Amino acid sequence: MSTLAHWIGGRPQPAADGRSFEDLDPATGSVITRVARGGPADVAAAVEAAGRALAGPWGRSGAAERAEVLDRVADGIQARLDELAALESRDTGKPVSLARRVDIPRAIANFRFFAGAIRHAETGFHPMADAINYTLRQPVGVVGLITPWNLPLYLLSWKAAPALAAGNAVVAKPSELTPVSAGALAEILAEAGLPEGAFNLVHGYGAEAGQALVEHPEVRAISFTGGTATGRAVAAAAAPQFKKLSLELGGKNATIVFADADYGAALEGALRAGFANQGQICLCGSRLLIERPIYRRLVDDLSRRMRALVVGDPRDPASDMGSLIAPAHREKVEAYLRLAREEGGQVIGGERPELPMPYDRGAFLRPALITGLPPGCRTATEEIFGPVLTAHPFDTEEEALAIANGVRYGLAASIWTRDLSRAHRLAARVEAGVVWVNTWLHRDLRTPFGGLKDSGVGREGGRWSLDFFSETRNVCIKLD
Ligand code: TXE
Repeated sequence: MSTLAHWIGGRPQPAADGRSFEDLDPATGSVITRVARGGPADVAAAVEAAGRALAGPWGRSGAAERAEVLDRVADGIQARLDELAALESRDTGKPVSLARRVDIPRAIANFRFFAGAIRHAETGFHPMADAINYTLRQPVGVVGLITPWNLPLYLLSWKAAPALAAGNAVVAKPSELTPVSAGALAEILAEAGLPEGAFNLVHGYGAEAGQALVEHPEVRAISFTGGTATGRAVAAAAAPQFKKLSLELGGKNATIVFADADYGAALEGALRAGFANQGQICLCGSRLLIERPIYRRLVDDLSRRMRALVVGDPRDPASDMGSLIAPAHREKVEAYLRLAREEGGQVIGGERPELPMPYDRGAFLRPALITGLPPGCRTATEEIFGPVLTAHPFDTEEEALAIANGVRYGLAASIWTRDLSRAHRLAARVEAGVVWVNTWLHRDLRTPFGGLKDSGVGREGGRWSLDFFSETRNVCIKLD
């Protein structure tokens, strides 16, 4: 069996100590490939290669030149769209149709967008009566990117594109559960003419490769997306070295539906927000708050729509939902369904589907809707990160807001109403970094993205990404 190598200094490299681990297809349990298991020595080699790239032509490159490379990367991903969608689906268990429609096109869009963004980037100029100030924007240096398993290529490209656009050299550590598309991206970057060492990839476990990357003194910034507990560990390790940090963490997002909403659109929106990517998106609306007059009707219609969702073979275009990321993750989700029953809730759905071989060994789970629980209970406040929705009735706007804000997370919210004043009022008061009104997961790459409270620190997207991946400095020149 082949081994997926690290990518260091422009070429594949085995682990320094020769170790590797298995990468599994969660839909069948079969082994996809073995993967190099990185540790401090591999990270050190990658950081050194990145440093060499910064000392060479990449470090002296201009924005126009980097933008051209990024555009060619977008072309390269586009040319391999079907192949990458198949790889991503196999590695994550998500429907290939979803990878083809969302993950890979968004990776292309990320490179395309940041090529444009850096072409159009401007810096500040602050004249005084007796002096001028101008702002220098320079790369941070070697930056570490740590990404999760739910949207592997999409989230890696979301960080790599602005990091490279701003002229940094990257060391990326993809999730150990989904390393394959990152390996393909490294090849595409090289084919696009990115100089050796400007993008390096170290595979491996978080506690080994990830930790080593965060602790490496020459890595000047860490952009991390993952669980809140991991984010806390990353922040603790990075803080003593005063590294720049961007943390995109978990969520327990509210979908708030008022009785005056466009009912059909709200139903479809709640369904999609609850179960897209098997509910494994940090932005998923896992708490459904429904104004009481339409509570019963929406819960019934949602249950009907959930039952009609096809859960099965990710390769089959008819499948709406594939497998969860791993059997252990399915067990975690099922433990929450048990907890919901113990807490006194009613669980609709949430069974393991009966599937033919080889999918009978996969981590599939039917979508679940939980009713009858108070909004403060564990099931309704902890991130489950699976196809599980809790539904809660409310009577007033204030009550909806109190429920929505009554969790430690503050990533996203979607509000469904035809009352424009109410939408603006609530949008300003709901504690979420991203608020949608009458839509969900509608993204413009120019807008700030990130969470409040336990959902993270910092913003990415558009100029916020370029700011994060740049050091801005002021130069003041005294005039005669
Ligand atoms: O994520 P981890 P896991 C949530 C979700 C999920 C939970 C755990 O609730 O159930 O997090 O998932 C690397 N130093 N989200 O365990 O561990 C790790 O190797 C440095 C939310 O898969 O946070 C991987 O590359 N790095 C989420 C990355 O961190 C470390 C997406 C994320 O893994 C590390 C995924 C360490 N000490 C899960 N430990 C979202 N917000 O989108 C691990 N890593």
